[in-house]
Amino acid sequence: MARILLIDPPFSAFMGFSRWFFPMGPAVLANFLMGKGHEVLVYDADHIDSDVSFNYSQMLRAFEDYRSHVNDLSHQVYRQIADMVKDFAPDVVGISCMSVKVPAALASAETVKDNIDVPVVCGGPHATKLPEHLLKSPYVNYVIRESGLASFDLLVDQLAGSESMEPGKIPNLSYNSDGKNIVHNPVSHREWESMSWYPARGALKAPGQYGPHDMSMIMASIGCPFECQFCARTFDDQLVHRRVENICTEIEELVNNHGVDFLHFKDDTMGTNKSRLRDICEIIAANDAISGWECLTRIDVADDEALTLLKGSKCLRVKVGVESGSPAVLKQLNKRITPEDVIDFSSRAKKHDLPWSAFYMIGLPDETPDDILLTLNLIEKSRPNHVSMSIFTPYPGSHMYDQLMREGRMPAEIDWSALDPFSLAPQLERAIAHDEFVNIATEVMAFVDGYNQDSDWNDKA
Ligand code: B12
Ligand code: SF4
Repeated sequence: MARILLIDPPFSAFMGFSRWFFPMGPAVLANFLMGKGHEVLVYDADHIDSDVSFNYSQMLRAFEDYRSHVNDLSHQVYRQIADMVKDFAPDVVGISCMSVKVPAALASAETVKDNIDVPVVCGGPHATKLPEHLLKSPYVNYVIRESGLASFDLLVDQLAGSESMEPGKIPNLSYNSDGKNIVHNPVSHREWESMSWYPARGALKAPGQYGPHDMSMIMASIGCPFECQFCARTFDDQLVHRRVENICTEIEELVNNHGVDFLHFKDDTMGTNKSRLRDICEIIAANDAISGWECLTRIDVADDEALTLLKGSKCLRVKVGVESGSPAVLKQLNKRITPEDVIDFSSRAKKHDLPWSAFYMIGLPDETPDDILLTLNLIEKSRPNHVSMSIFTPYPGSHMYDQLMREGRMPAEIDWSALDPFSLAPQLERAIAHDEFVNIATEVMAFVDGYNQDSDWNDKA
């Protein structure tokens, strides 16, 4: 039996607010490893006690705080990680890494190594797509690509158990074989395909207290059959549906053990399979303790039949990606919707009395100021109940990241602390000059803040 510490690195904590929910990936891995007899603790460094929340204009300013603190190893968040490492004394440390958290993941790895001499393994979306990047750090020993359920247990057996080290035998593993050459072992989908993943909420520990809202995040599937060009695909084109009975058990656990009465489904796109959607809606409708729920979907997936199912099962709101009001930009993104579809969806959502939030982006590489005006016009015309706005960021794993790299429109040495949806630091070469873009982005965020202020949308994520 090994002691395994899984760390979800800090991010929002540097800006003084708490990240919503809990880290699902590490919690799922914890459940898996505990099932193999290991002792596992998930340290969620981004969950702090704070009631602070920012609107978009404030986020743009707060982001500079993040940038100025994220590499400061004497910051309180890293000292807390150090304390956790010393207290728990793990045999192996795993660090989850999405691209926006790269600087904090690497600083967390350094903090670990400063305090205990144990192997550090990285996984998650960034680790999957750019393992070499993380393995360049002297503080990262191994990367597991794609699902940790494929082989983290096998690696732990070798690292902390009696088995001799034969990294070549571990699927999904990337490692430095001789100080110079990085080896990427082939991928296996061993446990992943069993569709039985389950998060161990009991293994979570954070600087802050968790409440029912934090625990209420749940997933019925992972992956998406669509191919939007900006979207990062950790598991390539896999779409994995979880067993319905497994979801049902988790909902009961949420109600009985965590006081949850509102569910936040975080599937990439809910409802791509209508009969599964019907099953899930039936489970929720039958559970008297659940007063409402929400999910993310697409305006073309949420047809009238789906909206009827959602509305009939206490779904209180949906979130959909619109991205842009410009037909040219939508085409470039391969979003497969038009502004007219958005207006049609708006009237259908109204007919079904289902409030909706629209995700939009500005700052796409070839976007012009006129395209951005079209976006603002579409918001006014379609009148969603809430607008979520972000600055386009090319994430590894997306087609657009590959394309921008090919075209030399991203710096050869990427500043990962600048690659974020709220960063006004230069990230890529846009059609709009950087200074002009900063002014436009500031105005657009102020417009969206004003729009949302007039809405009765009450949401934390
Ligand atoms: C839910 C979700 C959120 C929630 C997160 C809530 C929370 N507390 O975790 C919210 C809405 C807050 C969110 C925000 C953002 N998100 Co998000 N999110 C997701 C989503 C839909 C599901 C994540 C999840 O839980 N998956 C289920 C678990 C089981 O999978 P997993 O986390 O990947 O973990 C598995 C493996 O990666 C691996 N693994 C993970 N960690 C580790 C660690 C080790 C040691 C090992 C060995 C393996 C391993 O094994 C796990 C088990 O199989 C994913 C898309 C997706 N399908 O995964 C996007 C995704 C992770 N998000 C993404 C992005 C970009 C963002 C934002 C930047 C978006 C924005 N515009 O602001 C922010 C960043 C927030 C922040 N700073 O932390 C990208 C990341 C791309 C990248 N290259 O990093 C994704 C992949 C979406 C996409 N397709 O582009 N997100
Ligand atoms: S943006 Fe949404 S619909 Fe498009 S590929 Fe990603 S998850 Fe699917």
